[in-house]
Amino acid sequence: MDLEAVSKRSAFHAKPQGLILQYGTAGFRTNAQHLDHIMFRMGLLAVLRSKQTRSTIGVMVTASHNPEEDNGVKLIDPLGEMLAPSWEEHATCLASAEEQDMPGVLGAIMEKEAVDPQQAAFVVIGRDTRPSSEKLSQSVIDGVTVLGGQFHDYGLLTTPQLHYMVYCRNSGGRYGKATIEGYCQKLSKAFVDLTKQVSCSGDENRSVKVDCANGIGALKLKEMAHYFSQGLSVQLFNDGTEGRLNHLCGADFVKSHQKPPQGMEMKSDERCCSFDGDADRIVYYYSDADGHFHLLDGDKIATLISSFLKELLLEIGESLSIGVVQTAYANGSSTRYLEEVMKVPVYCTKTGVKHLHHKAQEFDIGVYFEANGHGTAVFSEAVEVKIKRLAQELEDEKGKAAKMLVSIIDLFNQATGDAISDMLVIEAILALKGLTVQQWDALYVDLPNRQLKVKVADRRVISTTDAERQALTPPGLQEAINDLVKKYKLARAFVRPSGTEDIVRVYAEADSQESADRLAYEVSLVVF
Ligand code: NG1
Ligand code: ZN
Repeated sequence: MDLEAVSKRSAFHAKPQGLILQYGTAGFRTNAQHLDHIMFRMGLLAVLRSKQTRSTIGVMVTASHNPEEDNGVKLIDPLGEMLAPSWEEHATCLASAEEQDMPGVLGAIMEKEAVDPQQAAFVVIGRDTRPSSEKLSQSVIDGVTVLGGQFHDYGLLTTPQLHYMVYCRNSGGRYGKATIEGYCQKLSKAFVDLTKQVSCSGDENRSVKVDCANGIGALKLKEMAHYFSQGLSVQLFNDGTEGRLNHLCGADFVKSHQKPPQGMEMKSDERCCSFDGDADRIVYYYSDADGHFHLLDGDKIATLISSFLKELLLEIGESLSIGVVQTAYANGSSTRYLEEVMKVPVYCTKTGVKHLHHKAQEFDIGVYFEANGHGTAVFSEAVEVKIKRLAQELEDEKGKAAKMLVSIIDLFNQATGDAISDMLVIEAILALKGLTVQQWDALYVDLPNRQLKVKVADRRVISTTDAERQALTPPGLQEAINDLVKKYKLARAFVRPSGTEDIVRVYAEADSQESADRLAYEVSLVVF
């Protein structure tokens, strides 16, 4: 490895003096103009990680739900997971290094992680539809090649599709074929097999309206729709032909404003959903006959999925452990419903899918969703093998349930939350159970809640514990929050520094919208 050559090449991707960025909850994210050096350096780092793990590593160029002028990058680890925390630190170090220090920082990472310079490296790259993404992904490739790494550029992909590709390439074909056709075929075959089981009395003309946030989800759904067109008709809105990415639309907009996106033609009681800009989040909604907007967020999705999986297991007669993983942002009603009505154990982790994903892997079947609609289900290898065997052996209703479970396992993107895959899972479950979106919504009633963003001088003065539900510092903050919460019924509130924006987030819920709003506001005053 020629670190001298790296230095020379790095000069073409110079870091703006004094610019320090941190590898946060979802990698690096900021205005696209400041990211060229980061992309080059993440190309370098992906080569080192690939050498160390002797596996294919992914680099995704996207800023998800951020405005169009932003961009970002994150690395994907061998099993399609988020980058390991110790390497996040290396990423931050490398991104912050001044030009002259680059060889030294690279050398230090190699030494610390015992990277064998002779080992081959392979990196796969994907990007979203932002105007800046193509050029930035070229800078990633520049970083990969200057260190002698091999690469495959998938071009335009959703974030979860790149996670899927990485997982496929490192699982020796067990998980699927690492091509777009492989992805489309695996998911659509599973979807068609599942929905074949829908009884004839069900709604045979199933259709769903999808707000694609003017992002990559539109392209990829168009590419895929003909594979499953018989089972489901998908109508696309905000497909990128007119509006700006994530502008007044998309899953993040719908969830945080609790209202429909612009550009969607909603008729009353129609089932609609929104993807975010890189299609890893999804939320559902409908408008009732009185014009009231109803949101079915990640918590409702987790409930639908886990109850369906539990029913299948019951039918098959297998007692496997199912766990649901949420964050502090999960609506209190969802947690109560899962624990008390469904009798499913619920766990709370810190915000950020990597935390949820790892917790979910502790169960035979783990279902995890952030309230904002990012999530999936993961199945242990032993469970997959067992269910496949049972699907062959069992007959009648038990056999049918086992076959359905095999298909639904294939329909999930187990590497990460995936709006396309999740949408197909939800559509299949609703069809199989003969549920309308209103019946699904009626499983439980959300507690009124409010989220606020507070700008503070230094958000790092707030530290938290108990999966971010309690503030440790500054002193007195938690006591002040406790005193405010006591004034309201069914109330809960917490604060935490955001990992993706320079703000502190305040969350409150209570028995009425007015109380939730007031509590959130009062908490924001004690934070400020
Ligand atoms: P931060 O900014 O750390 O709250 C946000 C979301 C996370 C996650 C990340 C990555 C909320 C409250 N937070 O994190 O759930 O999705 O962005 O995109 O929605
Ligand atoms: Zn996203």
